[in-house]
Amino acid sequence: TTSVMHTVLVPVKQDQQEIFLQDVIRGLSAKNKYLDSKYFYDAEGDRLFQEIMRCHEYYPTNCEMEILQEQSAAISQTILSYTNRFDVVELGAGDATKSIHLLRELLNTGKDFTYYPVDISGNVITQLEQSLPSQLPALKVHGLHGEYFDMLQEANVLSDKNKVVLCMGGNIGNFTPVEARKFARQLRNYLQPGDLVMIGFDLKKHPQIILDAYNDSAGITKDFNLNLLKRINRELGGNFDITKFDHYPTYDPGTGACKSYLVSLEEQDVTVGGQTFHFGLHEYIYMEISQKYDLEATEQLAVQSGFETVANFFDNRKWFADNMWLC
Ligand code: AVJ
Repeated sequence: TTSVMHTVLVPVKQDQQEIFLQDVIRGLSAKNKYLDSKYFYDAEGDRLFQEIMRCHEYYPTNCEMEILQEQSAAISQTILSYTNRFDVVELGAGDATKSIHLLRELLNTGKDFTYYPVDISGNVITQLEQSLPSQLPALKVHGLHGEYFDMLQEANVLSDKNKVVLCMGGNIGNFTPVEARKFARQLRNYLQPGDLVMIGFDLKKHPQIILDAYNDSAGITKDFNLNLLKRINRELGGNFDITKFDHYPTYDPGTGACKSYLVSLEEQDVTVGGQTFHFGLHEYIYMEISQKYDLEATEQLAVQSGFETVANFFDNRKWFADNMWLC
């Protein structure tokens, strides 16, 4: 029993820090250095991402907001045409400022459903459970704090209705196409025939528009990338000098891969967790992919993961798509 007690008592926070350290060491030891963009989002990273969403160059948030503001009635009708017994699960709910438009429409249809916002941040869930009742008093809210698939499993235990899974924000863009397929297949495995998924994709467009979105003139996206180095300094005792790195975003209009790098401005050594990493002049750290899709690619992804596309919703410029998939 002592070993069981030990397992239970290990602080989660420390586990997470150890995994963070291991991931950083693995990435900086690689021949082509990389860091995982999922680590961007500490408190300061969250704040910087909020600021990015307010930059005029960063279009995806406004595009998807337009879709939800203008087309929630149509989205709601589409959902009701496939199921009349459902609950709504939102993966990465954030502050729900987009989904609230759809939730309002769904309430207006008179259907009885529960909204299960899922987020890895406990703060986000607590805030939502406090703020949503004043905005939509009739809405039943049950927050789920944890990993997407664990919480989807939890929602399946709590509810025997069809699931309408919202996967918005274009977060799937942070996966390579191969990883995205793995994610979509896994998602399909947690769902049943008759369930629906609404998933957001940033679409291919003029390359300059995409590059500008990841290289805003105020330098917020640069700070957002550099913040991960600062986080490594803060949490893992690193000694990155962030003035010695430059932000370099790229976009390949062929593959749709938008990749961000930090480039070392001089030959230098950096220490993290007692290990020293050498940077040559102009050596890079690959920081993030923000994959752009065309409809052929999203359709292929749907089919290869066991979904059928039943509707696509676009903003007026067709820069972003929310696709409705049926299991
Ligand atoms: C949160 C993944 C949708 O890739 O556009 C914004 C993150 N990175 N600017 C994106 C991000 C740099 C964003 N997603």
